Amino acid sequence: INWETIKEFNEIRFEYYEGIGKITINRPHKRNAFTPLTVQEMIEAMTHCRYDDKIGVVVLTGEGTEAFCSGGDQSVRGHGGYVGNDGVPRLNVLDLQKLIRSIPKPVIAMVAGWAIGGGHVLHVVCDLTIAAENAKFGQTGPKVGSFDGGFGASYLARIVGQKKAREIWYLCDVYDANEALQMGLVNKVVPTEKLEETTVEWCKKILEKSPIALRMLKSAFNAELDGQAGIQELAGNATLLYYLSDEAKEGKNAFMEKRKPDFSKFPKFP
Ligand code: 2NE
Repeated sequence: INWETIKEFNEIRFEYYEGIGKITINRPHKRNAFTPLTVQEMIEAMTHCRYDDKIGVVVLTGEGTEAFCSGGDQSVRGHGGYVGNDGVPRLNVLDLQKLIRSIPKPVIAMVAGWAIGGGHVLHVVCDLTIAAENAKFGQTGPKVGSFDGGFGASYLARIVGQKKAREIWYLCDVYDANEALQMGLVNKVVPTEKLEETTVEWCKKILEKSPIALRMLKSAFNAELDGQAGIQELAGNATLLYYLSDEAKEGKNAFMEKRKPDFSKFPKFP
């Protein structure tokens, strides 16, 4: 597959191929652990994907086959968070999680090797996960003095159930790709050498579908779980559709033309 670079970054690669934006964490020497800079770059790339009309689906992955992501880089974890070049401790991966959930395009985690700790949460918040046979999943927080009580706990529990989610966090065990498939944590398991090919096939199937239908569905899935913020997303999409209608345009046009709006011709559906 002929990926073309969208923009050069320091700790990620950001590429494009036929409607797909691919974000690759590029720190294989650390099993693709993220620093504040990695996350900042992923946020920039994900935001680009949101605004780029050519991109209909996003793939999130890690460089190589050893790891998708091993979570926060423990060597830069300081007092109160992960410390970047500016010396400020942060947990900016939480902003990235929210962005993955709210970008109105499907995001697919393409997982080979370890998806562990905060790296596991990243695949959890993606819309879909395609796993290589060598993929390994788990949380390590209680072992390394951390936890993710946000999507990492509650959304994980929505996916695998309360008992299993508690087991995952309390025991910090590792689960292989087939165990992950059985508990509904991943969508498909494929031979490692077929991972990218299969992911691109899934992307192509998605790209054939109606973008507004996909957008509405993503926000509808979120709305059930995300409270007011979820309803806001779904309602924003309803507003988008309404703005496209002649009825909404009549309201705006009447204001601009300084006349009374005439909504009488629009049906009052039962
Ligand atoms: C990922 C895992 C299981 C891989 O094991 P293995 O045996 O395949 O590789 P190895 O030798 O452990 O790792 C290779 C190199 O990568 C570094 C290692 O220290 C090692 O470096 P060298 O010895 O070669 O110099 N490395 C791997 N993961 C790292 C990390 N997260 N930070 C810094 N360096 C890392 C094994 O390496 C592992 O268990 N890694 C740690 C996983 C972990 O606990 N992650 C943090 C969880 S907390 C978190 O991510 C988080 C959160 O809970 C809440 C909010 C935000 C983040």
